[in-house]
Amino acid sequence: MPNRVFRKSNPKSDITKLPKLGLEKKNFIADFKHYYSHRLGRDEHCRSPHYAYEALSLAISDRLVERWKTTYNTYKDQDCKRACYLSMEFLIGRSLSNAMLNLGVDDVVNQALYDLGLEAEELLDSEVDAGLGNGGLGRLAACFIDSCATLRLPVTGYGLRYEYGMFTQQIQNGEQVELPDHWLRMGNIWEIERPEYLARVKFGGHTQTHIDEKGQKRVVWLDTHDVLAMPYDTPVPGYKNGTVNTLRLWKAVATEEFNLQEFNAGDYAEAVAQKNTAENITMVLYPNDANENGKALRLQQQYLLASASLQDVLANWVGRHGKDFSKFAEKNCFQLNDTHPSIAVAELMRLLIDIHGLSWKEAWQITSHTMAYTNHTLLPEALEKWSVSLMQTLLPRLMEIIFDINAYFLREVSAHWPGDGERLARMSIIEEGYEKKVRMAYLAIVGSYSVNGVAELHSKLLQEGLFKDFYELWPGKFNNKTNGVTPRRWLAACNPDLAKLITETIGDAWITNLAELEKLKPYADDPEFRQKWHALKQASKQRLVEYKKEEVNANINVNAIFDVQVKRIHEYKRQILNVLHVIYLYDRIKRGDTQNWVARCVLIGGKAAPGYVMAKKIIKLINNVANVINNDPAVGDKLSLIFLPNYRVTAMEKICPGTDLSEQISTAGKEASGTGNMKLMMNGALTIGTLDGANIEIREEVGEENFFLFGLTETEVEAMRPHYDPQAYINQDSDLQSVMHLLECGHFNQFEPGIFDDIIASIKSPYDPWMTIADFRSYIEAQKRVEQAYRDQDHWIKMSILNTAASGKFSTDRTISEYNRDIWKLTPVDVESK
Ligand code: B1H
Repeated sequence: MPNRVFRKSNPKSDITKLPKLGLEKKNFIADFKHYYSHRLGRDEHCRSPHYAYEALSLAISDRLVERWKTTYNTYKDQDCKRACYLSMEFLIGRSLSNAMLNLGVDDVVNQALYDLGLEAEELLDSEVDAGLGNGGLGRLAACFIDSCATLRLPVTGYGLRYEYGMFTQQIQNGEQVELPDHWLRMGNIWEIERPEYLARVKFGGHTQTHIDEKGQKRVVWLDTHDVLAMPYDTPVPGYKNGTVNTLRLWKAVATEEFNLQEFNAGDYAEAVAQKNTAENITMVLYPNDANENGKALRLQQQYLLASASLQDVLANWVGRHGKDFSKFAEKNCFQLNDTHPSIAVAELMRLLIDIHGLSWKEAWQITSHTMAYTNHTLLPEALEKWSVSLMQTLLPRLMEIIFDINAYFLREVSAHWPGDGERLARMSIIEEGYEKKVRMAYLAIVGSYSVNGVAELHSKLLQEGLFKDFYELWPGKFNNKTNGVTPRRWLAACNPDLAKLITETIGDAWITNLAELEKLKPYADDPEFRQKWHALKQASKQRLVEYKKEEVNANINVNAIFDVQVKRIHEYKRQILNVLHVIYLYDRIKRGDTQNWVARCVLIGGKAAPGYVMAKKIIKLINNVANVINNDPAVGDKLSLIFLPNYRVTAMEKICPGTDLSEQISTAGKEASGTGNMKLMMNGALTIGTLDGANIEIREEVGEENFFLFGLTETEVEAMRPHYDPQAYINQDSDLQSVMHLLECGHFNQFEPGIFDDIIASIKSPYDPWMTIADFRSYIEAQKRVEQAYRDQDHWIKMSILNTAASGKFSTDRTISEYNRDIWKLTPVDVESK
């Protein structure tokens, strides 16, 4: 291919010097009409708001694309150091309103829509979520790239373009039913296909060793089944700064020469059908949050991401510097979002040695100075281990390299601890046993110059527990980076009325410097401000009720405490504990113990991994309890329990403004960080929680008097574990006895005998890893303190204001600044002033 399509000598071919697109109302109206009518071929008879959404998005996208090119060229000209964020998940949600906000055209566009006679909300609501992630880990990646662009950092996101994202959850007869999420069905205007950057990824085959002309040992990987990776780029705009970074997602496509043999044998149709095998690789997101997947197809996904992304970066490098890699590590780094892309460690070695001819030592020097690894969980069931035999079949060359890395690494361990065979076995990247396995976390640690956890406690537990040996060997590698969320999406965009009140009060600097929210503190004592804050919260609660009206037929009182637990359904997150409290309240109502009652509306939402039987039963339990309570006339509007179906990014945007109480009730030591806790705090919710993950830091920031703490600490949990006796708690606690009785007598499953037996047995077991019963009493008492606080509305509002005011730490702008200061060391690049 020629380097350039246009002849340089022809000045007319300079398409980079186009006049800038206007940002005024008239420009948007004109472009909207053009796209709606000419490109999309719609007129006033069109009944779907989707095309109005598309027309507006195309107009916005044009403006992003022109800034995108400037950003790209500025980075290129400055030859600056770059970082790549490698992640199997980017949970983006919707793009239009975020793009409008970050471009700084939200007001103008809303006026344009009004003039055009369009309903902005209806139009925005027709955008489907890009649900390319499971939960916190994927959403964190999306918040990170927003902050990188806002901080003017040259960071590219690399991920996979799944044809089917996170499944749609329906509830039928109280049970979760999964429907495929074909999010691309109506097209995706935000992406641009880039066939010119196609990459080729090898699978299978075998290796052959030979000695090259210089007498060096060389390995070739032969007879492979290749797959092509097609990049699709999505613009990532910074907040009003002219920077537009790139999210590059790979789609697997078949090579042109697929199955030539069958093809030539006349089996044309069969051969074409075989295309599917290749294209299946990026067909679907694995819907397991914090759980191992273990399937060959998942390993293929991981390798496709790692290989295509690294080839992309290396091709760019070679294009500029030729085969001189001496400065590669100075100019590039790769942040691994958990172990999922950690095969990249071995793949970078392969590309540098086999393809670019570097020695093992040179390649290792580069690799181990460019890779950085973030751990997101301590749960053993989520720690990835790939069987050696699967790797040998699917990625034979990579398996050889991993063995080499391990041999090199174990020599270092032996030198450090001579004769300590046990430690050698403990630390080996290869786990011995009936089936040999590759410990991906160890590969990531050995191959990286930085290893971080995602909250203070989590990082401490990694160093003291899971990665103790490695911490002893390389203490300087380990660090903490407490998570955050982007305040653009999670306050400015999702809660525009509150954002406006904040801006009127303290100015708008908080949008890019969230610590500014601290200036709200004195206003907590201002009755007029409190009254405004309260009015907005009530309006948000009303909107939340409207949003859920079709799905929810409960008697909701907007003066009730809106008590919210939204997150993946998992035993460690203890939705069951929440339900036990609801049953306790119900029992009190039935017993007539309702003096000074504070009405409560408990909202629970979240998806269960399709194969996680217990999580699915928890959903059924929530729905059955809800059904009994919400239909009992004795309960009335004192208490309601609602399961919010199909929890996703867009749902959270509507939920967090209307939340009073945020439930963060995991067993201490099990939730690495949590990020929903931050979104809810930012929007003025008070937290009831254990000393777990980022809850600890939330409490530190807001002060213990503005946080409802309960439960055992991590140390107490572990100390109690060997002699945990749930029955002893039950024997001592008559409230708990009543709750257990209602569960055990089938009160919530009258026509479905026995369906909750497993749940009951699990919480009554002395081996219950989540020790739910141990925290019951402490939780009930904390909930009583919640009620007491809520009775004094004025005081509650004060605490609500103080929560928002203290949420400054939990901006991903702060998190990313720390990643950059300690790990990436990139220089911010000014694009706008170019
Ligand atoms: C988190 C995961 C995760 N930790 C495996 N681990 C997955 C593991 O598809 N898989 O195989 C998917 C996801 N996700 C979460 O990360 C933690 O549980 C949260 O506490 C944390 O806030 C979040 C972001 O760091």
